[in-house]
Amino acid sequence: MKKYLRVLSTVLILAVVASVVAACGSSQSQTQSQQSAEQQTQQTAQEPAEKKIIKVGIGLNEQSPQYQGLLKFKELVEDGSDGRFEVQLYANSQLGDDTKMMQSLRMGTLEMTCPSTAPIAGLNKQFMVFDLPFLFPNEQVADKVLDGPTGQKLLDSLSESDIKGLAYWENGYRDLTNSVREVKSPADMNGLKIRTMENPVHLATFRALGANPTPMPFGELFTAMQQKTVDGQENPLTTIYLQKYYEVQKYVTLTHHFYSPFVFMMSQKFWDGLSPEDQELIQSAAIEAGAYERQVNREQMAQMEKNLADAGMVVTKLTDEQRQAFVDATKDVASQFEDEIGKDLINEVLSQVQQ
Ligand code: KDG
Repeated sequence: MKKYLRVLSTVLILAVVASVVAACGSSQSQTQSQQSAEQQTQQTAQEPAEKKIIKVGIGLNEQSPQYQGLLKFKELVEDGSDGRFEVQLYANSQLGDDTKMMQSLRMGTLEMTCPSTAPIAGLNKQFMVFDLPFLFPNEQVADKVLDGPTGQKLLDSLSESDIKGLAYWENGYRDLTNSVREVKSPADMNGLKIRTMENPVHLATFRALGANPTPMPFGELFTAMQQKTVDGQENPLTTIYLQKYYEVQKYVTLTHHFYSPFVFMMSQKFWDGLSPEDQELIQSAAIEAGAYERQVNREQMAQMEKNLADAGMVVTKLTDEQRQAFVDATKDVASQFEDEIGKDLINEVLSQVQQ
């Protein structure tokens, strides 16, 4: 019996010791897990919040004034947010053409892009008003109308397409190139296959000039000219030079037939997820970078006639009479689009141009 009691007491002592050890262990592990949780909290508090990435896609290359404007935007947003945002730039149609990139904004898979107004017509026909031939007599009038109430109204209308329109930047006056003949009059354009942007006003304008227009995404243009799929194209002189179109085009005529604005835009989904303070930061940076881009574009444009002549192109400057023949040949284009653009909007813009 005594032996039984000794064994029982030993077992009881061992059980008590084991439970004390277990209790210490669990409290130790509780302490450890509490400590690690505290360390985590402290570490997290020390670590910056995860950066928000803003991807921006364009069609032009890294030498373009448009890309210089994006670098300015990147600097303003990253510095202005103390690094909470990281702006990633993708040039050369890496993320698709203008239409594809705008679709990506609508789906929320891309944050920003900066197309010409022309392809925006596929989303909002009112934007065709800014692509009417010979609309703006100079950049100052263009800035006044685009940065005024009518321009803002059209930017705001992009919300119907799940896009936040932020600011107008500048692509610039568009001039004609071709590989067939010197062009001094609409008659010289007869039958030329000219690539245009994907916009009904552009197609109607080049038909009115006697050409054979072919709409095509920007990224396919150089190859099309190289393979003679098209005879020519039209773009601002800076684009003609920086994209090396002089390698596949002989003639450039300074028609200045369209003034092409860019629209710097953001995915509405991404915009809606921003705080009011960050929305203000993005909006002000888009406007400031746009003013800078316009300045760089105009400075660079001044060099381009010489650059293209030095590159071997025949640069044709039109007399006032010669240019008037192009204006006269396209004067009925606007009336063809009164229903799609809206007659009131056309007249609103024309009245501001003439003020
Ligand atoms: O980055 C802008 C380009 O995608 C495009 O808009 C340039 O003017 C242009 C064109 O002819 O397509």
